[in-house]
Amino acid sequence: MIGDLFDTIEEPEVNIVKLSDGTTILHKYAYRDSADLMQELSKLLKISPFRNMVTAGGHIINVAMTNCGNLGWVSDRQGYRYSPIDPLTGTHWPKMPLAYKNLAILAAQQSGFKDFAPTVCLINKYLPGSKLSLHQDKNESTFNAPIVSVSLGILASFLLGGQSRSDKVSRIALTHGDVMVWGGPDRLRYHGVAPIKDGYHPQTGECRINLTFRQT
Ligand code: MD6
Ligand code: FE
Repeated sequence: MIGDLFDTIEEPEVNIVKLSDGTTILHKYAYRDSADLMQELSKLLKISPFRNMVTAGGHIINVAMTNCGNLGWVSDRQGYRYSPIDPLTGTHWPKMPLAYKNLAILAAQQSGFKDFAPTVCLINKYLPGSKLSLHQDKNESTFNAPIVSVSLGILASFLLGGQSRSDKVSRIALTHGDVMVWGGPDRLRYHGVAPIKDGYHPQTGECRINLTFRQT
């Protein structure tokens, strides 16, 4: 009975849902580690801060980005690619924190991908109004490894399409601590993020942070 008095910090339960052969959503899988993940983020932002990259066409990407790991995803007038050097600082990206790597490997294992060894963690910051158009992730050197995507902060409506652009798109609500994994037959599924609505989360403020782990 006394125990109930102190049972006020509720931790939501992890719920793992297999959406298809290659796609899994791990609701609240990163919830427990989220404060650690955010603390590591503030450290690595001191080395490689968020910035708005441009596309080959000269458009400014409205999602602010940075990376950690051996390689980072970059976009400029030459197009998209992976680079070991942060073009903003001229030096290596910050090391991928162990807490990041372990979380991504465990989430991949839980989703049936046992050999995932992430080399890149792309970090995105979405402000209200930011969106990511439907696309495939195909700049990686191998499609054998899955994509692991960790959502932190305010709500996002994730757009999950199929193998071709014209396939039906479903919307998945992603909240703080949710993890999505897609790989195997679903590795090249179209996906995106609908325009983010206003919101507030105590750990991130008025934004959504997304950590996307890849192997390349
Ligand atoms: C997300 N991000 O933010 C998913 N893909 O939930 C992506 O799918 C993504 O942010 C390729 C390049 C940058 C990205
Ligand atoms: Fe993507």
